[in-house]
Amino acid sequence: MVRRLMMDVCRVLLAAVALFGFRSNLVNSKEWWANGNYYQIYPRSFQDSDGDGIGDLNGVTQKLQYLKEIGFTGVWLSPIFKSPMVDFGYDISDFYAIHPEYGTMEDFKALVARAKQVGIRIILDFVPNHTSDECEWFVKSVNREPGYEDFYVWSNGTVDANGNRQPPSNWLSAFRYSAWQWNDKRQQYYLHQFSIQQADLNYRNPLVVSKMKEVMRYWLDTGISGFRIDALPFMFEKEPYANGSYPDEPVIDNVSVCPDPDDECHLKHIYTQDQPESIEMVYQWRELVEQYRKEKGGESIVLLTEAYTSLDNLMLYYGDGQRNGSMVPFNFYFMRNLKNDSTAPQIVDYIQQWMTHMPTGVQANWVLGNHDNSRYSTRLGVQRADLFTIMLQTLPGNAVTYNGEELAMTDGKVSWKHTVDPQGCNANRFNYESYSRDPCRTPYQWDATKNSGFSSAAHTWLPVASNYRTNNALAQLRAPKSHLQLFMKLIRLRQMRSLQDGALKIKAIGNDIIIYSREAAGDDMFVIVLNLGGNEQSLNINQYFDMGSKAEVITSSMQSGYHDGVIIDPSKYVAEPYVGVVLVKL
Ligand SMILES: *[C@@H]1O[C@H](CO)[C@@H](O)[C@H](O)[C@H]1NC(C)=O
Ligand SMILES: *[C@@H]1O[C@H](CO)[C@@H](O)[C@H](O)[C@H]1NC(C)=O
Ligand SMILES: *[C@@H]1O[C@H](CO)[C@@H](O)[C@H](O)[C@H]1NC(C)=O
Ligand SMILES: *[C@@H]1O[C@H](CO)[C@@H](O)[C@H](O)[C@H]1NC(C)=O
Ligand SMILES: *[C@@H]1O[C@H](CO)[C@@H](O)[C@H](O)[C@H]1NC(C)=O
Ligand SMILES: CC(=O)N[C@H]1CO[C@H](CO)[C@@H](O)[C@@H]1O
Ligand SMILES: [Ca+2]
Ligand SMILES: [Ca+2]
Repeated sequence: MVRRLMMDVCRVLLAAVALFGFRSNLVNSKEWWANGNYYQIYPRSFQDSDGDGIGDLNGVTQKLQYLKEIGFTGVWLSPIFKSPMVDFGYDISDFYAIHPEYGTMEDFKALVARAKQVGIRIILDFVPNHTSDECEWFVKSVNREPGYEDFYVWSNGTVDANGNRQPPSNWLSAFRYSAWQWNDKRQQYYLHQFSIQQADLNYRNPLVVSKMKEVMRYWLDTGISGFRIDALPFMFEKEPYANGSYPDEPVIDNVSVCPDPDDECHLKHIYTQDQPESIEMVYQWRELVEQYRKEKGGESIVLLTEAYTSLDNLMLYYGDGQRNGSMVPFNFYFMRNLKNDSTAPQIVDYIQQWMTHMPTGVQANWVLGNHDNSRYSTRLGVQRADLFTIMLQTLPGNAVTYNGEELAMTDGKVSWKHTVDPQGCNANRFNYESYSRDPCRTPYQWDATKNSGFSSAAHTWLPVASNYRTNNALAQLRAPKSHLQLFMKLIRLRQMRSLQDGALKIKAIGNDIIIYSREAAGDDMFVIVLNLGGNEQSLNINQYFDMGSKAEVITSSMQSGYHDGVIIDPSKYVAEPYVGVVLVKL
């Protein structure tokens, strides 16, 4: 099966390479991570090598060649560390051990070795905000063992007018209800910004800071190429009052936007998120990886950071002018704002906001999905999946791909009975679908065989999405035109100098059309036309970008009538409904 898939990959790649006969030059003088394409693997759902229904490290290792052939620069793995799996690995009980369901340290070493062989970098998820309540550090902290007393955020709480014990503040967990949990043994509350089993570490304790730096160095020693860092806005909280309690957060201005007092959206998170110390910690980690490289040599180490926060804060994650931070602060500004009904002028504005606010000397990045959000094929319409793929891959800088996006995978249907995500389970059988993150985590669709080729088990940990028989990697490699082939072509196109270094000139035409050019001096001019709407429109491209009388269609959405390689007259372009196209001036 693996071999069959590989042969298909090779055939398609040869065809793609042959098509790039035009002038564009390849660029290869940059840092390895620049203009990269980062692939997020959700290991539990990617490939099950031993038939227990759960994806694992050996499964990933088997597929590294496939990912390299598609053209990814690096792969980041959602957490693979030992965990009771309350939040599917984002609740780590041992930062130094591999989770047994995923394999062993030997398996991990084999994965890194194989990645080096095929030439793809491995990036690990670093989850600094919290540990599992089963973590040895937490157990020691509960017992007030020396050195661990203040490892977590503990508080006595308060006593109300009736003499009843109350949490130290009104803070809410991202997964609903109070963010404070009483611990009987220690006779104090601890803070958990996520589930009760995810206790927040106390970053105001220097021992915690140095312990986590030790963890980073440990994994760097295994030969990985960087970290993707989780949930940064939650790192620091406001300091407690001298009496040990904490200030309440105010209720949002317009309560009808989020009336449920147990839902975290009910409060303004002025004390629990986006504290300046959290961003400073990223600068410290950047210094750590720079220092590590100085000591050990080797290539640069990349940091990708996850923060749902304001545009201004996202820019600070890059650096503050004095100190550097993340190379790739995930562009959640783009992901959050871009809605199904966003118009062309709005989307152009989101793109330009990012481009103009970036500090100098850094690269943009574009992301539309991850394991926490409905897939963009589902969210923005499957008929427009290729259009958004074209957009992500042809804007300047780095692109981030969540596994399955290259196949235009859609969300799976997961019944209440099969729901396992804590955010879904904390809701109820009537509204769980608007909370559960299970649908975007269903297994990868490899082929049309049982369980989509993901696993030989009788039951997989989440059900496979029902469309796998027609929508899968193998079928897409064999079809004359497919989402995956479009993706592979785009990822190669990204190597061209105009797409790496060329300026971005972008405009909206009416409410539906986005048009932009990418051109570096002395290299080809590429023009991308995206029709977000359901109506056909005739367009004279030369009115916006001078393409002359002839342009070649490099690639376009699957349903497009313009075939790859045809020559068109740019002054008489017909923008088909929901279609994206990449043109090169001849
Ligand atoms: C703790 O101190 C703060 C600030 O002085 C005060 O507002 C709060 O009411 C006190 N809480 C208790 C339980 O005494
Ligand atoms: C918390 O309670 C303990 C036991 O009653 C007490 O010794 C300690 O001083 C209290 N801490 C604060 C900050 O009030
Ligand atoms: C409050 O939110 C509701 C629901 O989104 C909206 O209909 C209403 O106009 C908002 N009110 C104000 C004053 O913004
Ligand atoms: C930050 O990064 C820039 C661009 O890579 C580099 O020129 C500068 O020296 C770095 N600053 C520090 C403080 O490391
Ligand atoms: C997106 O909007 C279109 C109309 O513009 C609609 O047909 C489609 O159902 C919407 N998709 C989703 C997922 O809301
Ligand atoms: C996108 C992402 O990584 N989200 C994670 C943020 O952190 C919480 C808690 O660790 C996880 O539940 C999310 O999956
Ligand atoms: Ca397995
Ligand atoms: Ca925290």
